[in-house]
Amino acid sequence: MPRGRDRSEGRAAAGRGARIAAWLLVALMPLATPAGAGGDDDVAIVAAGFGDPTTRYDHAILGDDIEWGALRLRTADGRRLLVRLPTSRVFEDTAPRLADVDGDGAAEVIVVETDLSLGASLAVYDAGGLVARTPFIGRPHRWLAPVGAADLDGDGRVEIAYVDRPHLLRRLRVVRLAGGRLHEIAAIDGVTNHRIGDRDISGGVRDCGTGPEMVLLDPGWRRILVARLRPAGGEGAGTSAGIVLVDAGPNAPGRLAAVMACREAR
Ligand SMILES: [Ca+2]
Ligand SMILES: [Ca+2]
Repeated sequence: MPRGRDRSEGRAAAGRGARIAAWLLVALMPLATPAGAGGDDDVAIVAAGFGDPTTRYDHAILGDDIEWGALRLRTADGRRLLVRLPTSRVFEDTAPRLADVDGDGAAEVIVVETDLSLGASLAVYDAGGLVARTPFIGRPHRWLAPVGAADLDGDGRVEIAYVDRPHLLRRLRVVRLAGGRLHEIAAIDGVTNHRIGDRDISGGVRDCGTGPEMVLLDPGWRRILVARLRPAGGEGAGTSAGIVLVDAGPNAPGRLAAVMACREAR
């Protein structure tokens, strides 16, 4: 799954023009709106994209002032669904990420949903609508950048990682869906995965054969950092999970891609 997410982000790198073109194609297809919030539809999402480009949020953290007012979903049983946000919100994101967040074998969608007054949140949607969302950061022009979703500590449950305010707070947060809520289980400061104006989110989740790891950068964008989530109760972990950060060398040209592909030379 981590590799799939990498490819998804690679496609996102094709640029917003391409995504707008894709949206125009999708717009020709019949759509239905999910029946309200609830997130209790366990049919897999097999494709997702943003729609309704809008300039109603003056942030431009991803390089232009175009964000998205709608999320389009296609389900395994052939439905095409539309989640349209109120005008006080946008999807402030590169592309939706498909991931099985609750471990039932069917993918949900992870997105960055921003309130124009309260800033960003991390949200999970399925065919039934909103499944869960982290609290909005609390101020406009405050953003977060997803890292990825995987069973990061090997306990069989999926975690979602993101960098809270990658230009300010620079805090890696790991959350897990339980009881209809996203609970934070670990966090560590001093990392980032985005520079203001970049169209893409850098790094992500990799698995080099010893379990998923999060690939990030130091705040100065000079060092590559690899983060692992320790199992709760493991050695040195106390009663809660913790994050171990390892320096993976300089952020020289091409090295971030090499580290993501497990090809880094120390
Ligand atoms: Ca699922
Ligand atoms: Ca886990």
